[in-house]
Amino acid sequence: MAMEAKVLESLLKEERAFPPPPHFVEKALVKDRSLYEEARADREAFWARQAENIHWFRRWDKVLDDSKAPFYQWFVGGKLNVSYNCIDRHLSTWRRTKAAIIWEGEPGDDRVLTYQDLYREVTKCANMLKELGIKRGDRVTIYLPMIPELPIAMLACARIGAPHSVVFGGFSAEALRDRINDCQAKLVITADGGWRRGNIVPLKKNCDEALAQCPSVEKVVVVRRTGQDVNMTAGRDYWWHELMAKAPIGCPPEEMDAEDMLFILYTSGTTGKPKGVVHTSGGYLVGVSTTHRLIFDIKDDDIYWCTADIGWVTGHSYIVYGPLANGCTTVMYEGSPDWPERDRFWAIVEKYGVTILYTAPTAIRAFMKWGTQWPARRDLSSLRLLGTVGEPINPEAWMWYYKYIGGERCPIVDTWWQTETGMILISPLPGVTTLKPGSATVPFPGVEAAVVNSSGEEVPLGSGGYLVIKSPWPAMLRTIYGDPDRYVQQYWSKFDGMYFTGDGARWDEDGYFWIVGRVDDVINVSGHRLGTMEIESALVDHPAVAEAAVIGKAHEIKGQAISAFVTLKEGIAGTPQLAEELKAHVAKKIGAIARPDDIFFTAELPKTRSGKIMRRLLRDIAEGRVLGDTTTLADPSVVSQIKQQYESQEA
Ligand code: 7RM
Repeated sequence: MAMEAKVLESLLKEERAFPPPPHFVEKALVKDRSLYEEARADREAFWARQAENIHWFRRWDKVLDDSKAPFYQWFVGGKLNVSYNCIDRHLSTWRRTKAAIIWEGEPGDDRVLTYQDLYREVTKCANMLKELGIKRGDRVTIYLPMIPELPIAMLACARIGAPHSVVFGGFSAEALRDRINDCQAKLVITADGGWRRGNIVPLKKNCDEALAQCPSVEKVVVVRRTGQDVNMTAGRDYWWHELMAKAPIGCPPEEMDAEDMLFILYTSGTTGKPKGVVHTSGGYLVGVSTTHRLIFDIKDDDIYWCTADIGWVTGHSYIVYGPLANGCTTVMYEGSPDWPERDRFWAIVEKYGVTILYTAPTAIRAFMKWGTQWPARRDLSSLRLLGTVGEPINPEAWMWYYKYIGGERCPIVDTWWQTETGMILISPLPGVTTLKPGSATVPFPGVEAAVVNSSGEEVPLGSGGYLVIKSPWPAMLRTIYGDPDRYVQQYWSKFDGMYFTGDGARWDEDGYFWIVGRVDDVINVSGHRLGTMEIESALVDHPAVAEAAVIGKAHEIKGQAISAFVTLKEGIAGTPQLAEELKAHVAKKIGAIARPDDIFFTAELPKTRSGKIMRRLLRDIAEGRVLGDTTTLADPSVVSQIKQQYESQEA
């Protein structure tokens, strides 16, 4: 049997291809393959040349030091300050008065900060932090909604050399407590509350609950956002606006080493304990600014909007650090895409004339479910480039995004990367790469990715296996905070000398990468290893289906049977006939081997707060197990509802 030979089979064929449109190529920053060639000829020289775009107080002595691998070091001996690069550098140019951040609150209030405004706010905030006793090296936890004070606080930390740990505002008191304790934060910056679908998220209340068990925290700064009464503990809690009113403008940036820690960002592992992913200063800034500029083709007149929350890595790298280092105008929105109506994103695009939009497949699938009338009521003609990140995008969602949002004129950059990688590693360059819907296409110049079998050997083009990165890249994580063994074990032990991503992928005859999702989610049917993504794509291809999650369920004969959890488009009922029709549809699109054994209709799928489907919990339901960790779910009640429905449909 070909059990071991094939790590992953791939059956779905995607034939559509979209070369860069001539009108786009004409003005693109990158129009030909010379960057790829330059990087292939000498990877380190390529990154060193990109590093010239950053302001260094002292130039590096060595581009890459691999003597302590896998504890790689980049731009060794280089000195810089990330906040100086994101702000001060632009003040001596015309960009001093350019909008740095265009912010919109959920209730409809807005604020525009120029680079000069940002300088004022960030240096005041840095002085406030110093006044509160924060010194270089101290950790600061930031638990804020999507308001300008969030990037201001991050940049102020970077200015004085205090690593920040941003905890997503949707996380609970317990999650916040564990993250504060893991990094032993001295200070927490929070708000009274944040707006979400017209309701107040009680951030200060959660914070008080967490702090009952966080002995390291000495002081708390509270931003007033929602205005309700909150408890203020004397001697510990201070209002942001009161301290800021007293803080002077102007604060010299600390000279940081290229390898000094910039931030910690927690990401959930397979075990309960979150991992504190550590990113440093020099390589990170080179990596995120280069990828941001070239992948999003950033020009000075662009209005760029990444819809992620800054609590995730996408927000760190592609709302804050990458865009501001490039002197770009970055849009920030506080709230939900369906508030007050389902056209909110399109209203924002229209209002500010957004030119580049970067969002997630989960959002696109929600927009598809809501229908085309919402984008149709707004003027989206300012858009010239679209991006996606976070999950594999199924070709139908890609085509919908291309047609109804991009008006068939905007290239789509499908960008593959991770919290750990810090920067995008696999993505098209929109003026060069021919797009194939559903593929993140090819590694960025200076990045070496491959698909390997379980022995670490590259599989032939046209086959699937494990996605690995073969050599270090500048924005890579440096360690897991406080747990270097876990860093080595998790990422560098499965394959000798290569970074293991945990993702499965296939590369096609043209060398394009098709990410199929986490390897833990792969299904094994009679010795055929199938990615869940392809079966889900085939389901979503059916006109009745809005979203699908597919899992393998233990089966005596086949090893695993395929169960599909399906949400339908609005107004469509889940009948037994439709279930049969969907099974037949998958069999026709992919082959009989992929035909689902069971289809369950459900109103919602369990998702993490960043929108990734949690198939592990669906497996627990299908196999009748006690549910595993549900603390990272966006809405924990969804799983118990699915469990009940599942058990009643089973019966
Ligand atoms: C940026 C981010 C990382 C995981 C990663 C993949 C999945 C992300 C894509 C994707 C297919 C993409 N960081 N993933 N981007 N899969 N195509 N373009 O999401 O740490 O939160 O998640 O997300 O499985 O390993 S993350």
